[in-house]
Amino acid sequence: MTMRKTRSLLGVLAGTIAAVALAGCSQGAPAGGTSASAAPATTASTGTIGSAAPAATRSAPPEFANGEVTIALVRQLSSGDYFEQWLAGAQAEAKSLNVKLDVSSGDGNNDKQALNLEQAVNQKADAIIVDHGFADTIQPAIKKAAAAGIPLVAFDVDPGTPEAVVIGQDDHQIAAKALDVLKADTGGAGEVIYVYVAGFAPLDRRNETWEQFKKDNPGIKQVAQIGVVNNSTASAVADQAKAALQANPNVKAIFAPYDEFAKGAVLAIKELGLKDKVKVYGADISTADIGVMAEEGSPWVATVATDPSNVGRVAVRAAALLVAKEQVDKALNVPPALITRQTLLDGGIANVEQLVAAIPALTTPDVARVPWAPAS
Ligand code: SR1
Repeated sequence: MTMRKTRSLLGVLAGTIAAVALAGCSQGAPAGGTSASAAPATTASTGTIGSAAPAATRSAPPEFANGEVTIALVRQLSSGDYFEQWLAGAQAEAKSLNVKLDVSSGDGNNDKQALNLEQAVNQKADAIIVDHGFADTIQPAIKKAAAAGIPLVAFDVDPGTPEAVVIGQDDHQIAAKALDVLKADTGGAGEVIYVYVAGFAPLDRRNETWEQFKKDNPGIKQVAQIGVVNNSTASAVADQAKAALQANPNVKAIFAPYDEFAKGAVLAIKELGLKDKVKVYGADISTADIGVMAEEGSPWVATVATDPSNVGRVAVRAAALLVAKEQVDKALNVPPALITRQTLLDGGIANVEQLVAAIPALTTPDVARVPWAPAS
């Protein structure tokens, strides 16, 4: 593994030659070979739409052309649709940029995540992306990385240092847009079950919006709060939701702003035969989620989401820009979109590729654009 080493004169020379060769033969091709993102834009539903991705505006820096850059991705969680899609996007972008992506996960163990981060610092990664994490456990390790001068990107975690570039999905909007639909459907009155686990930065921000929403809408009564995050979140939440629904027979809605929560809520509603009575307002999207939302009579009527693979791509691009000492905004926002069950049905949308084709704003090529790579 080659990390933050002093580049040898030979390496720089080779890089320069490679970069010139790349620039000369293929303006849009990324360093290090072919990539899916160099191909013309396509949609799953319509096939090729003809326009090539915007070309690179200059050649790759030598360390990228030579494949010498390692970015460590230090994750708190890895199971579930959201995290799997996010990783797939990050890996695709790393491949496109000719970067080695070293992935570790705490698998929900915060101490393990902190150790993984310390290891990335000791191994002198060229940049580190911290994906989720609890402030208490992860901030001390983030501070060590900052002190070592390693460029940092933080997603869905408060890094506790101004050095890091912070990526967010606008969690207040995620909650607010879902709650707008809940309010319209319920007329602003009724009993609601809320799914939440404190400590996860995105869920805490969504919770702030929920707390304000309850104050602004006194007709909405939270009758139960449930929630668990583990390796089988959906089934654990389903068990809790069943108990909460049985104890509260007048519930009209479940606010479940994480797709594993929403899937659990749907399972419980279906098992209790309450599909016509109780609706689910969620967050996030995946092809599996689209399948659940589009099912006959599905109670999951709205979700608010980014394309997680796009967010993973943005994180890797931001880290790459930092390695290259390019200008990067300290706060990067990947805005979410409201997706209703009706939109999916009306558009015949069956997977994330079709969704992104229908809502192009879910792709954000200008967020952390890398000037030596084609847009992805
Ligand atoms: C346990 S935190 C889960 C959330 O992280 C990401 O922000 C996703 O949107 C998901 O809802």
